[in-house]
Amino acid sequence: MSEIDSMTQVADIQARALLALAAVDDLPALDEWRVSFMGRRSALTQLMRSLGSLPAEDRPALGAFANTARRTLEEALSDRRREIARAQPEAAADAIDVTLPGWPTPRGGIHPTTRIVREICAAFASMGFSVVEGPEIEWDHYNFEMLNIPRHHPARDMWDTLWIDFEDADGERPMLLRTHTSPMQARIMESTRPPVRVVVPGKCYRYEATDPRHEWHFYQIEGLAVDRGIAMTDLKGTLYEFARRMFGVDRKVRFRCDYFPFVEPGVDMSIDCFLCQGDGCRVCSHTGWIEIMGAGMVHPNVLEGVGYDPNIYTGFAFGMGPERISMLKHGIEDIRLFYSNDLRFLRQFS
Ligand code: FA5
Repeated sequence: MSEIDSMTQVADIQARALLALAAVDDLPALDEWRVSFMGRRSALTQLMRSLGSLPAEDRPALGAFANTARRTLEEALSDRRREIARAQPEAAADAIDVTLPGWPTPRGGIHPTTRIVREICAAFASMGFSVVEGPEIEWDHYNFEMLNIPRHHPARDMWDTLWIDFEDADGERPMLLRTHTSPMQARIMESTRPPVRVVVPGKCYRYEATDPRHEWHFYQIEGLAVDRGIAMTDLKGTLYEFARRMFGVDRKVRFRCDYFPFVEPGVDMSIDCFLCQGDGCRVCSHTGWIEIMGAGMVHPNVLEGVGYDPNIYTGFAFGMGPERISMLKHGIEDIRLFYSNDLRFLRQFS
């Protein structure tokens, strides 16, 4: 039989079944209808079984067509069952054995990354920050140039980049998978006037070998606050308060100089190890401190680039890895567990 013949046959079975269903008006007759049009010996089931003997190129189209017909009949059957139950409630009650145990409804859980991202954003939201998101495919312009990292600058080596295979008229590749959420600093400032106070959660990508602390795709949460008179003390106070909310009120924090081209001065922030209380253990590599983010005062070149006058406005920015924070909070030893879909790991967070 050809594909067209088979399709005609399916359409014919469906039409006949729907016509017969319209005449069914009680539950026993409905069951008979089900057996004759959808049961094991029904024409539709037989036809679906015979699909295997068709030429391979005809199978997908006819299979999809027959499946759609079957779904149509299943829906029509349950609609009709509801109509009959409404018209004859006593008959329907007899047909349901209320003593049978119910089916458990499988419940999903919130992914640990989503959970920690929400927790971090909520901590900043309660300090007056709004939450915004941005594109994962980004222009070189925002990922690097606007952040004071010109083409061929060695600082680009700090971010191993996955480039999009697309060249512009000059033979340059202008698009990439964002290596950090910092490009949103420039995007936000370009489109708003100060005061700015935002956090930006989102996925980032790096051309990196994976290991227990590195994934090639991971999340970051960026923060940016710009206004008149913002100083390093605001940065320290805000991030200290964040650390207390996430890791407990007794936390101590430490800021040390670090280099990021888009901030000046740049710092890294650590908290005292909450496992050993700073005495030194495996989690803090026996230093007593755990680094949790990079931060700094927004570089005047970045402010100028987006049209803000650095003589009037100042600001601070920070960027952290939420998976790493979740690892610290929950004692997770390998970041790759977050994205390997092992339900034994994920269920622990449900
Ligand atoms: C940055 O990406 C800067 N944009 C952060 C920043 C923002 C500094 C604003 C100053 C001002 P860094 O490369 O250190 O910095 O990454 C920040 C955080 O992202 C790290 O502390 C880490 O938690 C996380 N991270 C970086 N690379 C990976 C990776 N391969 N896997 C998992 N997490 C990572």
